[in-house]
Order: sequence, then structure tokens, then C-alpha cells
Amino acid sequence: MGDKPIYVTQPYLPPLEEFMPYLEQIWASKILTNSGPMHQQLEQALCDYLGVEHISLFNNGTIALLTALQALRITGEVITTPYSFVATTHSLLWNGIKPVFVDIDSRTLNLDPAKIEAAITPQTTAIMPVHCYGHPCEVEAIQKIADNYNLRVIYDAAHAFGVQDDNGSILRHGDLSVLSFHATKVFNTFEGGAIICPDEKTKIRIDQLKNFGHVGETNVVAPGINGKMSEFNAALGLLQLKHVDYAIDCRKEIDSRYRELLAGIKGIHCLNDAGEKRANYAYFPILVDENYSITRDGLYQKLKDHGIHPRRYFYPLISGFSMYRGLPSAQHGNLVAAAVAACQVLCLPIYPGLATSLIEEIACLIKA
Ligand code: T4K
Repeated sequence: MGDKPIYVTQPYLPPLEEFMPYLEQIWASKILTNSGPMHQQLEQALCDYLGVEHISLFNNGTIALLTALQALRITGEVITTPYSFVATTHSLLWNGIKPVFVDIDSRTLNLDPAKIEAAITPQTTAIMPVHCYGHPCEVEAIQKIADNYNLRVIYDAAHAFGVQDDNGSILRHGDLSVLSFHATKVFNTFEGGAIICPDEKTKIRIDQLKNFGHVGETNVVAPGINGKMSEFNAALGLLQLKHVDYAIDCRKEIDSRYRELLAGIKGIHCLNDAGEKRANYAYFPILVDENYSITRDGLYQKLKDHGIHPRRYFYPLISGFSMYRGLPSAQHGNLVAAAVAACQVLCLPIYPGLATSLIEEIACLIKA
């Protein structure tokens, strides 16, 4: 398969010379951070592109999650999924909040709304679902439960850049949505993230919290953090935004090709989309069940032996890590669908520039 390893993803990078004018502007202005001109332009450009009202940029998605919880003053218990990246629940622990795990729906691998109500206690203040792999959660069912029990909803939308349902951006659901612009994401600023919020008042609070709680030169109104995105990262974002439709189109083609090539292989299942009007093809997860000739881990190793590095996102479950496994909701019997998915999933390489010949070779290896 060649000398160079094939990773699960590779960041999309526009031609370097296109970045130079942005750098020249930063060098000329000497404004490097603290909500400078690039930062302000990117916030507006992202609102326009995503079709949302208010966005606050961050230095990464994890600090954005931490701040989202602070912004809404979430305490007590928060219902969430064990089938995610650890940042989702670490943000709860860092805020002194108890995560309560609820199982996923095995068709979508997202939080199963039918199981949420049973996990609500007098301490529950919010639900933190994840649009896993960019596939939308059952947002209406989740909102209904939240309304009935007076709970807030913060979506971990780290994977969901640009995803739309029938009425527009998936990011407008819930009280807040949090994006990641990490290098491995569909839209990247090297490191970065954002909170999408519905009103100006909440944006002002979030903007204060990400800047130490400062208001003006001499006043501090909250114990804030340094969550600011630098001008360099914001400039990268402005450039990436010009190319993101192309990047998503490339991913779409790869997704279709995999589906054609893998169709009919016994024991291999591609995850269906969740009915989104516009998907972003952030990941290409397959599920390897007991009808396949070798185990999921056997296939993982086989591909690695051929220089292909798929990832088992998300194995192990978050609930299996030492800081979570003592929670009553972390018990295996409570999370059966998540446990099955974690043992079956394999995310195959998908990124702009992945050659068709490589996709065919990967499919061939899986078929053989
Ligand atoms: N919520 C959810 C649901 C998330 O998935 C994430 C992050 C967050 C919250 C937190 O957002 P951030 O704070 O990260 O903005 C990666 C990413 O580091 C992480 O951002 C991401 N989720 C998670 C799912 O995946 P690793 O440990 O798998 O990354 P790593 O370094 O192994 O990268 C994967 C492959 O990508 C490498 O094998 C090679 C390639 N790669 C990676 C980097 C960093 C490159 O080609 N270039 C690069 O610069 O966590």
C-alpha cells in the first residue's frame, strides 16, 4: 500500500500562498488576539455560512464545552452518552457536575431519547447529547423531554459542522451547540471551537467568560477562563471557509464509493445517515459483526499491517474509564447498545485527497 501510512483523517489545507495575504494583514496590524479583526470577520462569516444568529469563537472545543456549562450555570447531574470522545464528559467533571450515562440507539449511535426520562432525578439540570459522526440526534424528542422537565440542552456538536435538517442548521437546536475546529475535523483552524447561541445576551455572557470575565479595563464580572481564538487561527478559518464546500463534496464522493464497494460483504454494515438534508461526511464508521470472517480488532490489525490506520472511535466507552466506571449509570447492563457499538465500530479513512485507488484497496482488504 506504499510507504506512507494512511490515517483515519488528514487535515484539509488550502494552498499555502492563499494564506500569505492573511498573515501580511496580521503582521501589519500587530493585533494577534483578543477579538481582533480576523476574529470578528470569522464570527460573521460563520454565522452567514452556517445560518445561525450568534457564534462565539474559542481556542478549542473542550474549553468551549466547559464554558457552555458555565454560561448556563449548569450544576448537579447532566444526562449524556457514553459513546463519544472523553472531552464530552470531562467538561462535566471539570465543572463539578455528575455525568449520568444513558444508552444510545443502535441505529444512529446517538443518545436514545426513549431512555432519557428514566434517568432524570431531582438533581438533573441538563441533557448533553452528541451528534455523533455528524449525524443529527432526535432533536425534537429531546427538546420535548427537556421542556417537560425544565432541563437545558447543550449539544456537543463537535462533529456536526455544516449539517442541516429540513429547516436549516442542526446547530440551532437546544440552548447551546458546541463545535470543534480541531485539525481532524471537517472544518479546521488547526485548533479551535465555537459556541452557537440563540440570543445576544447569552453571547455577551459567553464572550465575557472566555475573556477571564472581564468587562472593560477594570471590571471582572465572573470567574472566566482564557478561551479566546487567536488571529492566526481565525485567519485560517476565513481561508478554510472558502474551501469547505469542496472539502465536504470530496468526503461525499468517498462515502459513496465505500458504500458501493462494501455493499453485500457479510458482517460489514455501513451506518445510515440520520435523515439530515445536508450531511458533512465527517467520519466513515463501519460496524463489524459476528458474521464477518474475523473480529473487529482482527480487521483493525489487518488493515494496520497494510499501512492503513483506521480508528475505533469510540472504543472504549467513556463509562469504562477509571474516573467514570464507579458511577451507577456506567454499569454495563445500562449501556448495552453502546457496548455493542464500541466493540463493532471501525472508522475508515476519509478526507479530501484520499485517492480512489486507496479506497478500492481498503475495500478489497475488507472483502478478502
Ligand atoms: N466532543 C467530541 C464529540 C469530540 O470528538 C471532540 C474531539 C471534542 C468534543 C473536543 O474538541 P477539541 O477540544 O479537540 O476541539 C482526535 C482529536 O484530537 C479530537 O479533536 C477529536 N474529538 C477526536 C475524536 O479525535 P485523537 O487522539 O484520535 O487524534 P490523533 O492525534 O490520533 O489524530 C487522528 C489521526 O489524524 C492521526 O492518526 C493522524 C491524523 N492527524 C492528526 C492531527 C492532529 C493529522 O494528519 N494531522 C494532525 O495535525 O483525537
